[in-house]
Amino acid sequence: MFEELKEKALREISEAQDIAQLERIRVNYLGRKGILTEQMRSIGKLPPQERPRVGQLLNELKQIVEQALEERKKLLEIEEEKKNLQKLWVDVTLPGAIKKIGHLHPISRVLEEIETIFVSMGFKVVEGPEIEDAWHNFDALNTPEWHPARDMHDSFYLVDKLLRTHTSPVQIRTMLSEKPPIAIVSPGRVYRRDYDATHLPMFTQVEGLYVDENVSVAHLKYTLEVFVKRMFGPERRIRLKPSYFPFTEPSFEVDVSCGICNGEGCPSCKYTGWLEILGAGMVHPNVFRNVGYDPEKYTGFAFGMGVERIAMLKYRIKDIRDFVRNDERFLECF
Ligand code: 2NM
Repeated sequence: MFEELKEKALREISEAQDIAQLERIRVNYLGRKGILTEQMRSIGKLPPQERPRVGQLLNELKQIVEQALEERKKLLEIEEEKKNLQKLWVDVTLPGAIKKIGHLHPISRVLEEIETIFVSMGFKVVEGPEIEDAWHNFDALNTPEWHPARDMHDSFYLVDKLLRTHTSPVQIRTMLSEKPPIAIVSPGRVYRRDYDATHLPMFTQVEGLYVDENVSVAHLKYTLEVFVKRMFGPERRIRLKPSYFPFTEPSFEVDVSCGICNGEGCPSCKYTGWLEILGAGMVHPNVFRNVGYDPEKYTGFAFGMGVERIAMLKYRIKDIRDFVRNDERFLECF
């Protein structure tokens, strides 16, 4: 009498594709208003002698349906677990994802090397602002109004300030806030209106300053010699040529002997045997007056170098613009 109902229920259960669908089937048969539940409830309307038999049949059917639901549920749970595992599957035979590890930019490395050498000689590292006023950048440094560096075409001007054209203003600030003896190097970015194979509008400079009583050109020359030999190798020599800077007197251009021909002359040093690496000199008495130092009591040497230029000479780089192109084929060489 309930065969048809039983087969329909069992078929639906066996065809259920997921647990949610199975739950809907359960509610449809065994829920509060389910088919079997309603049947159970209507037993009371039957003639009394039929009630036990129908009740027993319905109970058996209910048990069969419950058991089928339970079994199907277990099966579907296993299948769902399998699907979840597939989502987490890792193919251990795939080649690994290579994470590239970065490193310092060559300019940062050379800058750190320069700082280390001067710190080992007793210099302190001092930094200052990149936006300066004309007094710290020019006037205090004995650089008169007519000097070409002050031209609109040579510096980057802001409303009433400018981007520093060298790190010398850091030396001025240090002399204003401290008393001799002073031995400092000032690394940092500087800005000039220049852009070609040997000039960048923004580059990195290290300047040095040593002020005390009785400081001479001999101290300057020895300090730079130690620096050059540590930076480029003990076989390298330096020479000083007369030059001009408003803030030093006398002023020098410093050359290093060519590392390729050892000073003999070759294409890379244009057959001179020497390469220009930095500028230097004895601090001008006017600079001392501008910071309130007595030029009769104190003397000092100062020097300045472009870190990009030092790096180009050390690693034989031809075009300064390579440092700012962000080409990994270049950067990976360091
Ligand atoms: C250079 C060359 C020569 C220099 C001078 C000073 C200061 F502040 F003491 F006057 N700082 N740096 C200097 C001297 C810089 O760069 C090529």
